[in-house]
Amino acid sequence: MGMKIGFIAMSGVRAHNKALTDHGLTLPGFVERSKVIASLPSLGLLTLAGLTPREVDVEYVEVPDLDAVNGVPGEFDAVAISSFSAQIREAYRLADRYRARGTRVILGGLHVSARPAEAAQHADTIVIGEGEPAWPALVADLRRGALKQCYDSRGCDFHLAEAPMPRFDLLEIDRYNRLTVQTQRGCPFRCEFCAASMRIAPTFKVKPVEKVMAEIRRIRERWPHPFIEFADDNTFVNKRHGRELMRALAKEHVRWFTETDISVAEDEELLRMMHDAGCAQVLIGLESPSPAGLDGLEQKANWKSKQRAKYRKAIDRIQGHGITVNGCFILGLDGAGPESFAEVWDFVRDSGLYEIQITVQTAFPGTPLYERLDREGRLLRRDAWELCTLFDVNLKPAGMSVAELESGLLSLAAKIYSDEFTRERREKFFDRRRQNLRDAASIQEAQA
Ligand code: B12
Repeated sequence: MGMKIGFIAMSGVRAHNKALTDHGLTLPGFVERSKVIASLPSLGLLTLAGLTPREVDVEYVEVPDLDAVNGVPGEFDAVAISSFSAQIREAYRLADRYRARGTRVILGGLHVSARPAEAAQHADTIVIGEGEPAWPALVADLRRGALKQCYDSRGCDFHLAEAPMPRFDLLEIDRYNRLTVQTQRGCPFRCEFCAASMRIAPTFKVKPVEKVMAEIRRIRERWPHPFIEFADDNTFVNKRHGRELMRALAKEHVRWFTETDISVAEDEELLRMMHDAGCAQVLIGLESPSPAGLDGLEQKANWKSKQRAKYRKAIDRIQGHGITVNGCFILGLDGAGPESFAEVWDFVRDSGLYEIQITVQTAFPGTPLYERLDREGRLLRRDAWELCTLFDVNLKPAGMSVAELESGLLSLAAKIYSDEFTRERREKFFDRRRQNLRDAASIQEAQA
């Protein structure tokens, strides 16, 4: 009899703080962004499904709320459950339920890679690091009943040229307003707090452009004009790859969003190409508008600190090309005192930023920040993974109290996401864009 593997994503967004969920998360800006992104599928699991031999049956299941599930969501011989820290307790509870029924449980992903010993208590096998190098051998072992307890990909030299086609066909496509595609992994910078893919893929690597385009075409077979979110750490580090990607994307009629760093602003030609290729928005970690906030965040060369003076011009230049910037700020950084909320507010008001994300400094397991705060005795509770949401405070800030950070987040959110300020930002962006197009037209006229 054939074997069936269930790929189980604990989906949706999370926040633990009651005041925030009752009050803060109903603010228009928060709601807008969470609605948009909450329905993204797990690209990690779709990728592993794509690496699974065709003789094995596969199914993709999303579990937004485990309490709403009676028993288990489907019968399988084995399940692969993905993990972020915020939902790991739910993942463990579900894993325990499956194991009690004799279903083999495979755990992997960011949280499991950071805390393998903890995860192993709830799994038949765990995968540490990137999934692709481990998966084929794992499935072969599973099929012959010889699953090992751990598959460790660290140190494997996995190239994205060998990346499989994610199984987008497993999705009920109408349920999504965006889909993710990955064009690269890793980041050359070493920000102390970063908990993204670079923690399991420490070297910067790119996916060959023809592979990225094949994924986009596969999506377009079922959704002709999709909105794509690139699930990248930092898309435009390799400018040559970035340009090649833009040239190819320009032919595809897709709109997209990605995460990158402020240096894209230095390359006007790239910005033009990004606009022509359908770029709607770039998300950039500005982190803080103040020197004290930024100092020491990037640990290799204090890079972020050196960019601060360029922030305003860079935002203006990117947005002048018709690409909106989602500027991200971290509240409660070590160099930030109670005055920092007003500093962020002043900056965002004057900067013309179209979109803003504010989150609190969070110590994720596996980051240098977590290790340091643990040494300094500044974690509020160890292993309080449910607080790893970016909205809940899990550490003692250096320059303010926990209560000040929580109330600072809420009052700043109320101002930033108010209808009035949101409208003002939208108008500013479109005025600026029209101005730019007029300027360009009159230059052309003068030259003709
Ligand atoms: C897209 C995305 C989402 C999507 C989709 C999530 C999903 N179901 O996959 C949505 C919008 C739903 C989301 C929600 C949240 N997110 Co998010 N998200 C991302 C983003 C931008 C890309 C992730 C991605 O697709 N990577 C590409 C895939 C291919 O990588 P991967 O998932 O890690 O999978 C690989 C390996 O980990 C491994 N693997 C993964 N799962 C499994 C399972 C098994 C069995 C095996 C063997 C291997 C394996 O194999 C894969 C291939 O190598 C990252 C930021 C970034 N740039 O990375 C943040 C990020 C992952 N998110 C983060 C956070 C904090 C959240 C939220 C808590 C926010 C909130 N307050 O709600 C929630 C989590 C909710 C939840 N359900 O747990 C953090 C997580 C840090 C951490 N260690 O936990 C990140 C890193 C961003 C950050 N600021 O730090 N997110």
